[in-house]
Amino acid sequence: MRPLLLLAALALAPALFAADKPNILFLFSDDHALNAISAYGGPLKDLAPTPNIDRIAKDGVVFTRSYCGNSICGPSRATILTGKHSHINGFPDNDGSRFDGSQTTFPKLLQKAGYQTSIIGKWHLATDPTGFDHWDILPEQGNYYNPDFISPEGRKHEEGYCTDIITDKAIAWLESRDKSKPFVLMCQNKAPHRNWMPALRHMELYKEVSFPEPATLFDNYEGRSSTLKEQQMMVAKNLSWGADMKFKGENQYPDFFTSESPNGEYRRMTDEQKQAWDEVRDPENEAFLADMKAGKLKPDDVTRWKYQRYVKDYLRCVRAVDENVGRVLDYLDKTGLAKNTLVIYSSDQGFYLGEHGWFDKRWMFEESLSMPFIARWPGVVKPGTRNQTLIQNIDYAPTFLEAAGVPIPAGIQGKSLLPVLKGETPADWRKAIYYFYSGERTHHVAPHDGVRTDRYKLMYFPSTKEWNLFDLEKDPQELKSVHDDPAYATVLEEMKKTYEQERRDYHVSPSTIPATRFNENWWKPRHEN
Ligand code: SGN
Ligand code: CA
Repeated sequence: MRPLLLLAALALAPALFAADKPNILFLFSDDHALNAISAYGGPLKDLAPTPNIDRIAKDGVVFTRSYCGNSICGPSRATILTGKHSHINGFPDNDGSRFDGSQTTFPKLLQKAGYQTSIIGKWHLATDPTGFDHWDILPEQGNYYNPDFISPEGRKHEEGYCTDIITDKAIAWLESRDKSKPFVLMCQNKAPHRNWMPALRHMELYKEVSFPEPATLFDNYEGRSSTLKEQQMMVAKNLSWGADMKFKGENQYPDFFTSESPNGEYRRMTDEQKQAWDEVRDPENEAFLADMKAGKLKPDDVTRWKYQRYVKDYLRCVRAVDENVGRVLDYLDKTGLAKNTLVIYSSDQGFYLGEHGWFDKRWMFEESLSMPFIARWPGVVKPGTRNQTLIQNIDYAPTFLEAAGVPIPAGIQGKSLLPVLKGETPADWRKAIYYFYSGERTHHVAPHDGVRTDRYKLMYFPSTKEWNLFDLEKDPQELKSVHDDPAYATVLEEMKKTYEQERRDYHVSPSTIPATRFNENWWKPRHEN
């Protein structure tokens, strides 16, 4: 080759390199229920649609059997980064775990392979991010209003609404990055996490709507593990007066509302923000209090009112997420990045929107075991498809590595979804996923683990030595365990075998799932016990 031509080829190399390797845009939220994404087709899809997340679905694939390995924030995030279940990656709970940033993660491997790596928004893994060229994260859980951010430069206070700011920062980073390299950007919202604080522009959204109540809003917890009755995540009993339900001052109805925390987000607002908030909220609160004073509401009516307030604020937070997803997608279209970018929409776990009478997550029941996973990748993923393959958050890291042409390290427990994304699920794909939850003080959900196949779910509760078995085809709402039904004896036996096999495959040891549910200190952070 003539020297000049060689020089020209070398100068072009980074651009060619960038074109070869896909960019990866990981759009992630916190506690986003599948029932609050219209592409999943749940009962709220027409009343509270998510048109921008649905754009990804329309041009891509919706995974309908997508699960986490441990339905809680830090563990799910640590699993995504490492491709390993949380009992292996060292972050099994939000009660004192700290992420060991020296371990191998997919951003580190992509960085080595020439990617620019960036994380913006909620991180929640206690230690500083490693493997990122750029990071700008919320401290801990972060705030909705006028949030602080932490970056290598220190802590900075930003004025505005968190979901908008995270997207502003994401787009600014996409603009300023080294454009000769492919990128991975993890854009991670706080929303729609508790305490479900809507943006001011969405305060009146759904004002006139009455959302349908889930059939199990008044679940009696019979026919399943006795530990179900011990949890503290009920719409009826465990929503707080100030932070959750957004009343001001003293709790006037302690029989119906807990008083745990005042609304710290309101305190963070500027005077103008407070005024705009009050103009809408105060009259709504007064109307409820007047009805209470007049004795118009029976206890179940109060639960119904709380459900409406909860789900409306939650869906308003989702609306801001959806709008901001639209902004990023527009940016990809405008800059031409869309055609070579794998876009994922996901959330750290699912969430209860009143099903089983609950808010929050943690249980291995469908609503919180599920993770939204919607993927778009022009030329690879067939647009407008749905896929029932059993996938899990351990699969994300190997998928990103294979997409970038990087070898998958041996210790990774997940499988690359590349063939699945191409619509070619291998015949020897997994037949079951493994799940465990190790118990925490918050919400008093007992430790349990289990396996889920296409049709059945087996759960084990070590503190009470109970098995629960669900036939998801006949009982999709998981209202009655059939573990002691003789008609299911063979299924139970098979499922127990699968459970033992999965525990061996994933190196689960007896200490992974504590049996300490009824220990008087069970609810304390483990390091204090
Ligand atoms: C906080 C919330 C809980 C929530 C956990 C974990 N309480 O403790 O309701 O389950 O976070 O959420 S709050 O009163 O502080 O809002 S997670 O997303 O980090 O797993
Ligand atoms: Ca979460």
